[in-house]
Amino acid sequence: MPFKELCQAVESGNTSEAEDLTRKLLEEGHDPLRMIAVLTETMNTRGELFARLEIFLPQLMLAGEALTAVVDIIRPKIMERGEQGTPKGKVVLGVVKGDLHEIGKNIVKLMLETNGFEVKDVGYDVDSLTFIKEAEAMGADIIGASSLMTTTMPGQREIIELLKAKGLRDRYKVVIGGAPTGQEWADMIGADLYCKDATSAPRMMAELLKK
Ligand code: B12
Repeated sequence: MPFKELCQAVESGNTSEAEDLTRKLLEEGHDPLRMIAVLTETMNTRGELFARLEIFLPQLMLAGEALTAVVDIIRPKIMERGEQGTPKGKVVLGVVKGDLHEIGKNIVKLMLETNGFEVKDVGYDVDSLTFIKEAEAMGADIIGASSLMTTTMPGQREIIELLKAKGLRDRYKVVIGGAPTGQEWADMIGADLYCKDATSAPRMMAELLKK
């Protein structure tokens, strides 16, 4: 597996080694999207070890930092393939209240922007009302909400409930994502779309806007 060493470097939080390996793999012509997909799996495994108390928060933090550094190196490569022209849609994108996990959201932003969407990144730990205010200000088509914890998933539901309360539910498509979420949760809260990963997000969101 060509990415084994890279995964190990990210897992152990060895940022400089992860950066060197990323550059080497890109020079060898490996697909940056494949690298992100494999590293996402690696992080899921890290999360499981953390849950079983086999690793601890500092190790998780180092792995997170290493992954962020890798994505920074990969970003220009993905952007080279980017599309120009009229935006396919406008998206307000953020991580819900109480949740600081931003790596996935940042990758989604990258994928959307390089596939012709205009994105307003509202950051992490974002209040539900802020998502809506930003969508109003931008004239957005889509509100994209990321949640990485079961404890913060209700934030996604709250955005939808607030839109309904304000009579704005029909104005925006609500798209959700993040490791603990899924189609079942999307159906339960009445989201318009669930995307499993950042690679599929641009195509699925473009299709959603055609409906
Ligand atoms: C890295 C990490 C951290 C880093 C985050 C660094 C950062 N700057 O983001 C640090 C160390 C800071 C951290 C902190 C904590 N973490 Co943490 N963390 C993780 C870990 C291992 C990986 C997350 C990640 O970056 N994955 C890689 C990215 C690329 O994948 P992704 O986020 O899933 O995103 C992809 C898709 O889901 C999708 N996507 C994501 N969002 C969206 C949104 C839209 C709109 C769309 C379309 C798609 C989409 O696209 C992305 C790319 O394909 C997860 C484990 C896991 N299974 O996710 C735990 C995990 C999420 N953390 C957990 C916990 C408990 C914590 C802490 C509470 C620990 C503590 N005791 O302090 C704190 C919480 C802080 C807070 N309030 O948020 C738990 C949550 C458990 C739960 N209740 O559900 C997990 C699941 C680990 C575990 N199994 O116990 N964490």
